[in-house]
Amino acid sequence: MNKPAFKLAGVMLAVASLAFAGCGTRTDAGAGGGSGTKVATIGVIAPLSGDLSALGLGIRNSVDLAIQQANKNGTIPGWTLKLDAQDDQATPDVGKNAATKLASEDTVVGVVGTLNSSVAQSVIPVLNAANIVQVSPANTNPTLTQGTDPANPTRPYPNYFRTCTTDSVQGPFAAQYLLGAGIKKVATIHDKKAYGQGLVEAFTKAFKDGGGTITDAETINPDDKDFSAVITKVKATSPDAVYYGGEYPQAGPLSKQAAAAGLNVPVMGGDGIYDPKFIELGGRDGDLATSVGAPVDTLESAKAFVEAYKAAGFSEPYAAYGAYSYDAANAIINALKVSLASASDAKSARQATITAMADVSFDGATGKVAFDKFGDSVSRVLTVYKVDGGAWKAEKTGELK
Ligand code: ABU
Repeated sequence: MNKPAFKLAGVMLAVASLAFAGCGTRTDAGAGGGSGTKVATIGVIAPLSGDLSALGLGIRNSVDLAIQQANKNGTIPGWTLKLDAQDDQATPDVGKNAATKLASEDTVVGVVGTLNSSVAQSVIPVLNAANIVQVSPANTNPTLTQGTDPANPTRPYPNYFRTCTTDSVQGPFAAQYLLGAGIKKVATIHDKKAYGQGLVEAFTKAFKDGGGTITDAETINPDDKDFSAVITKVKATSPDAVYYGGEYPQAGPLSKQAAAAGLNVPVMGGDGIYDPKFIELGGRDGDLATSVGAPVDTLESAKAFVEAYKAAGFSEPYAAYGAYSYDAANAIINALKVSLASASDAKSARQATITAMADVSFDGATGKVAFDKFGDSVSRVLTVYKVDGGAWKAEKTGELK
């Protein structure tokens, strides 16, 4: 090319770039998109730092994997997907700020998260007001999808879906397991947060209905480290087990301190304690947890996810919610296949993405991924795990009878 022709080509390129920028659609330049593609962003809101980051980082990485695969496979022609992961520090106010930030970004069309039901209570209304679909892999509090009156379930927010089951299934599943194991007297403790309190309420009702006795019902504060006062009260009622509603940063030390005080009975909790960190922090052989779904490492449907996660070289394990997060991201991607097909820009496709989610149905890593009229997962599978030889071992997988 001679010099004048070269100059002319440069000017034409600059004019073309400006024209694209004027359209308000981000293209590949500096946005991570492939050549000539438009950008749509999937956000993550989860604890990426602090006590619960073992779970939050597994969520982020698994969404990252789903996005990388979709881009590599050209799943949504003409579009490149981006990840924007925000740290909620497991705190409602921080989560709300993260949601506000994501909602202000024009390319954001969906969010995977949160981990904590208490954080979801702050995040969902913000994303709903911006018509951004949200899919949680981990929130198990039933009120998020069914409202506060179980006798008259009403969906509070149309933008909210989840791939995990709920505590109205998880609590009774734990109660049935303990009663079946001959444990008839249980003391309960919860951390007063949405998840912990709701889980204990669901457990208590089912345990009593099944003929069990609650010997004592105690609470702690979410940041407590010394549980001696509560353990003294619980011990005086001679339970066969302690059922704890909360997460592993408190449950591990609680189990250790209970044993040290002579309360040598199993501590059982829900998915919030199902992590190796529970054992590192003091969880003992014989302690129990329920968690959502079947054990991922035994699921034929999760084999490809597990191998791809390993191959991607993430520094952190996928943890309890990795496969559910991967399925949550792929649920959004499936909806985007519909909503972005004729969209000129990501923001204008937000409402259509929420609408398309209702019809999403596919075979995911965890099994069938689809949602009922409340936005709840159609899958209700749970597993009981027991600490055995210093590691979690699966005891029983099934659906609530
Ligand atoms: N589902 C267990 C931990 C997360 C929550 O607050 O629901």
